[in-house]
Amino acid sequence: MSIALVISGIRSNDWKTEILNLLPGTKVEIYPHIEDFKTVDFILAWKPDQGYHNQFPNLKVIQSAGAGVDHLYLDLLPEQVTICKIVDPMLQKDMLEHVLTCILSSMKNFPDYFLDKFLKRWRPQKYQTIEDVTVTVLGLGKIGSYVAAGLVRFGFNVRGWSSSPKDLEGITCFSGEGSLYESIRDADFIINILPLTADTRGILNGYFFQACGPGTVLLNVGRGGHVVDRDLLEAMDGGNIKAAYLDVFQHEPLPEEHPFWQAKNLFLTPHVASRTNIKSSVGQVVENYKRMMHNQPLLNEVSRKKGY
Ligand code: OXD
Repeated sequence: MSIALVISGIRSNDWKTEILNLLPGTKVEIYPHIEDFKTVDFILAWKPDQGYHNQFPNLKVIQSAGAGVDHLYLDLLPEQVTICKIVDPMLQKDMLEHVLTCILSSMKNFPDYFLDKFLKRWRPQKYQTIEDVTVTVLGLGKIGSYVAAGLVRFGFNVRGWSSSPKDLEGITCFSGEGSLYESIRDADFIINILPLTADTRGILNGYFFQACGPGTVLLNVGRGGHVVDRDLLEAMDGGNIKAAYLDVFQHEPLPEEHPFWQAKNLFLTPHVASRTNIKSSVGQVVENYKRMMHNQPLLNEVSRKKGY
């Protein structure tokens, strides 16, 4: 029995150290340096290459190193493999921090004033306070509902939309495809925190943008695959979307030739809205490894049918 870390990026060594702190003596290897692929039954994965799992004939569990699982190629995984995701209060708190930073900066016109300073231009813009502002949160899972509740605490008017019905204090909740456009009508800010599934891919498209605004600000902290990029640029040209704060993209890193780099009022961050905190998440990874060894139900299992 052993653990393989199939993690793109630079954090494999940190994961390995933290896992070994809690499970000393366990074999933890960093892909592709695996001594014997047959002994691996547990993978911790982040954005692995397609087909990665085929090399591990005795795999029992794939644990995402983040909240999302769309990067794991769920449809291709053998039925007997259990898939889990990270659920961590730190991910929720960090997401709220990111979202608040974008909303407050936008509603207080900081991007304009930043530019004006360079141009020595004294130009007061529309004055807004939190009570004037309506925010719609798309996706009311663990992170989305935490963000929505946080915005309520700050005094925003908050609406939420999810695929299945939710009843959350202080939030006007909408559910189901039929009420999506109603949930965003006249919203000042729309925050996308949906999981990426076959049903939500391309949900932020031309029809969606027609139902917005004019003058809506879009925050995408879900996945790049939710957005039809060309439709967003058109909606920004047409004024329905006044500004967009994008943290996630169809292809990451965002290719140099992508028009988003040049688009005015489109602010980019490099998928950093809420990064898994290894120290606070490692406990559930280790717990799942132990549970797997004792054939017990795992924490934060993913429904393949729902895709999250
Ligand atoms: C995640 C992410 O899924 O960082 O955790 O996008």
